[in-house]
Amino acid sequence: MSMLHFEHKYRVRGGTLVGGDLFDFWAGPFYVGFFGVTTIFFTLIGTALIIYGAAIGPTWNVWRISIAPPDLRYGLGFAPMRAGGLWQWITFCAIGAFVSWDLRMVEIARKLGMGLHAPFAFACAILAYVTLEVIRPLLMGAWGNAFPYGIISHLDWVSNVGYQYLQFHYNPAHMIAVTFFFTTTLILAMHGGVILSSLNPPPGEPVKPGAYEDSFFRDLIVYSIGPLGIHRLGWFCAINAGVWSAICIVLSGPFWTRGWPEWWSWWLNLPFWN
Ligand code: 07D
Ligand code: 07D
Repeated sequence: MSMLHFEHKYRVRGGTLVGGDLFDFWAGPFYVGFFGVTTIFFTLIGTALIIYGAAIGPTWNVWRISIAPPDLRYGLGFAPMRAGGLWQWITFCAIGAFVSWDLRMVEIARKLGMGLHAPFAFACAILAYVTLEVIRPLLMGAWGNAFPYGIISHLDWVSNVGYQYLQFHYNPAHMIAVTFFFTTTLILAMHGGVILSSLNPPPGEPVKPGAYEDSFFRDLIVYSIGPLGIHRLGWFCAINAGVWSAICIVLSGPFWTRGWPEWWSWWLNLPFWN
């Protein structure tokens, strides 16, 4: 069945979470829905605020544009527009847009009778973002602990916050997150490689079915996780990468204020070394 036929067949009413039939239609290939409308609403306002922030700022150099959160002295209060208020409204719009996008994914999945694995995965990325911009600043008592909106300035924030804890690599949750990120790319490379090498042969050669992919990995490493299993594993590793990232940063400040190397002194203090 060609893609267009398939779309025609499955473009059915229902599955919406909010709004009933009101926004239950497509604009060209895009499903709209209530959350499509809210995504566009928050994105337009948020982007307009970023452009306004750039206009009143010192530079139009796209790498150097930066919209900073309020100074620490504003605590968790509202700040004047030019002193962090813009950042607060942009953050509000960003969360509105990300959550709307995720709920739109949920509606599309429901329409198609599919599972919610993809929206769940994106929710984990949103969790990492909300942890950085809302949960951690709330726990630390000031919006000023959040990262600024700028291509280079947000890198400066990561570096500065890293060095506040002396050596961020010693953060055990950061270690777990990094390991999951690396594992995700490794298994995607292995999976992509084996699929391309069997399903996309040079002209004139036959396409190899799944048994070849399984045999390849059994010959190589004794075990093949199988066609469903590799997607489970990829999903699991990617989600853990995001969730352990959120854990590693929420620990830093609210729950651990010293250098991360010092955290490991529990190891040196184990009684049996004496
Ligand atoms: C490939 C999907 C497409 C998405 C893209 C990003 C914007 C921002 C904003 C003009 C994989 C589109 C970018 C809409 C435009 C303005 C003001 C996803 C793909 C292409 N970062 N970060 C980047 C964001 C944080 C870090 C690049 C966003 C945390 C490091 C891009 C967020 C920390 C490095 C970017 C966010 C952190 C980057 C490429 C939100 C820890 C780099 C991103 C909303 C997570 C790399 C100059 C990419 C770079 C980079 C966007 C948060 C660290 C500008 C939207 C605070 C160390 N980040 N980032 O491909 O080259 O993602 O920076 O949380 O080295 Mg970042
Ligand atoms: C937050 C992005 C969410 C994005 C969303 C969507 C749009 C739309 C539109 C394209 C989480 C946005 C969408 C805007 C775009 C269009 C059309 C993802 C987010 C919702 N670190 N470190 C991490 C490594 C060091 C430090 C995470 C490695 C140093 C701090 C990850 C190294 C020091 C923080 C990671 C390394 C340091 C981190 C980031 C190596 C600095 C964080 C991934 C090899 C001196 C951050 C939650 C992530 C974190 C984080 C990896 C080094 C500090 C595990 C591999 C030693 C302060 N580091 N790091 O979180 O945990 O993605 O954030 O050296 O805050 Mg680190």
